[in-house]
Amino acid sequence: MLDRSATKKIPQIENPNKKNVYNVLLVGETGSGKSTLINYLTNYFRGGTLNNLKIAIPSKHYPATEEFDHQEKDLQDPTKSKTGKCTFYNFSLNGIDYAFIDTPGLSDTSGRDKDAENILKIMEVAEMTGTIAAIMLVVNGTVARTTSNLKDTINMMKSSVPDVLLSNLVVVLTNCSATSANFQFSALNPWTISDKNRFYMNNSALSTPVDTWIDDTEKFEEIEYGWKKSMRTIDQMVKQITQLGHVASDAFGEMRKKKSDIKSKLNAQINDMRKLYGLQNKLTDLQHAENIASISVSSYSNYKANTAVEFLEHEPTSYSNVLCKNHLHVVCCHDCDRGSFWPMSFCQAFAPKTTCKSCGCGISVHFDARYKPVKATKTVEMILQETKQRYDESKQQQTTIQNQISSLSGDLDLLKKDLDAKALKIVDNCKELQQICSQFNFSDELASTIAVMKTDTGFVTNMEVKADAVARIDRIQSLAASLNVKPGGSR
Ligand SMILES: Nc1nc2c(ncn2[C@@H]2O[C@H](COP(=O)(O)OP(=O)(O)OP(=O)(O)O)[C@@H](O)[C@H]2O)c(=O)[nH]1
Ligand SMILES: [Mg+2]
Ligand SMILES: [Zn+2]
Ligand SMILES: [Zn+2]
Ligand SMILES: [Zn+2]
Repeated sequence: MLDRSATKKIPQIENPNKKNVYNVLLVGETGSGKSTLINYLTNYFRGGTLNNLKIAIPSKHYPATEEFDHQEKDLQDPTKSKTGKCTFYNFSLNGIDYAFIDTPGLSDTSGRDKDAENILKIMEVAEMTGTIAAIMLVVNGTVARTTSNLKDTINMMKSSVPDVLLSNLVVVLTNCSATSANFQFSALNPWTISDKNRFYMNNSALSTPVDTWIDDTEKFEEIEYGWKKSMRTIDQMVKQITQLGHVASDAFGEMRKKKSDIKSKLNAQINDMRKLYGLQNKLTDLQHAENIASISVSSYSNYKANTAVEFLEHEPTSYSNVLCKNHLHVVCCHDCDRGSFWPMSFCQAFAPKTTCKSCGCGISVHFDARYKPVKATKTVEMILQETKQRYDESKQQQTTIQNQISSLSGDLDLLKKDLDAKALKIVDNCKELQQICSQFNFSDELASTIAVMKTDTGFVTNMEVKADAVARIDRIQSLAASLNVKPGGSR
């Protein structure tokens, strides 16, 4: 809603935008008396009197008598800003043109966002007038302490009024006189308002219906006293405005562009942070999956099994033995008496038959050998195929995950660096803005962004990611704080 692009065209509203017009911007809290002051000004310029009131801006008790393009909404509810947009009230006196610009009241019950939107509207109008003679801060002068609403309004103004216009700041205290005013001008520090730019008035004629005082001599006299005083004050005020001259208002445009630039960069930070959380969560998931894969890999890594295999070895002997071709593991006659000299039938294994006592085979399959079979064992490595397959699969999976992790970590590093660089760029933009408006308050500008960022971290479950996010937000906040340590006003 507040994110206006820098190239946005400023709506050409009812300003005739004549050269040499003394443009006066009325700014202040809701109900401070801006519209009432304009009605008083209308009477001043158009010769109105208490018996013949000229009303430019209608209110509950007073319908409009003058032709102006006005728009006052909800005339009954005192907490709502009655003036919804910026409206020009043009007057001429002695050949000099004045335009008083009524603006929506700030610190409205409609909230901070509404205020920010209204400030932007006011800045747009200020820019489009081309020149400004005075920025008139209208404050209810009876308010004893500087209320938080008024502080907010002042802070918003400090962040919005370019330094070139600081000598053109005018403060009008309403509902009071110079002796009864309670307003602490120190609330404007480091801004200082010269005595010539301070005005006190009690514009009470329009706050009660005309029939409650017009025929009551005592009340009439009281109101008339205030009225005459206000008219003299306005006379001085108009002369002073003419003295203040014309100051080019293009600084407002530059500020507006820079502000909207900062705003969109801050929004980009919010989005990038969300992207960062997404990636970091993905990384955590991947690291978890990698852990599981590595457990699989190690549990399937014993796919090689060693088995002991028996086999026959020929152990050489110094004597001759009778062995059987069919029973190679047995010795049918150990160290045969006949040596290998006499026929096999002489061997005791056969005597007196032709079948072997030992193995039962015939003579023909027996032979002499100078060795004996000995059982030996050797270990053979065996591959367990099924396990091996599982191992290969897990290993493959682990490698895939590891690749994903390294590419994601790379993306994350880039994104973090990018975020840091962009945060520094925002700080640069703010410094540029402070060149134009030394009281520009980055912390205020940043408040809503920080709030959104903090809410976002509430949804982050990963402790590490959360800690990183919180540290990031802290860094931005301390950058903002360091920017707000600034020297006094440049007057
Ligand atoms: N007694 C007295 N009442 C005033 C004075 N100025 C304004 N009022 C009353 O205060 C109320 C608010 O005044 P507005 O002129 O509507 O205030 P505003 O600054 O235009 O308010 P928004 O349009 O909401 O920003 C009205 O009832 C006025 O009659 C003043 O100097 N003295
Ligand atoms: Mg108003
Ligand atoms: Zn023998
Ligand atoms: Zn035998
Ligand atoms: Zn045999």
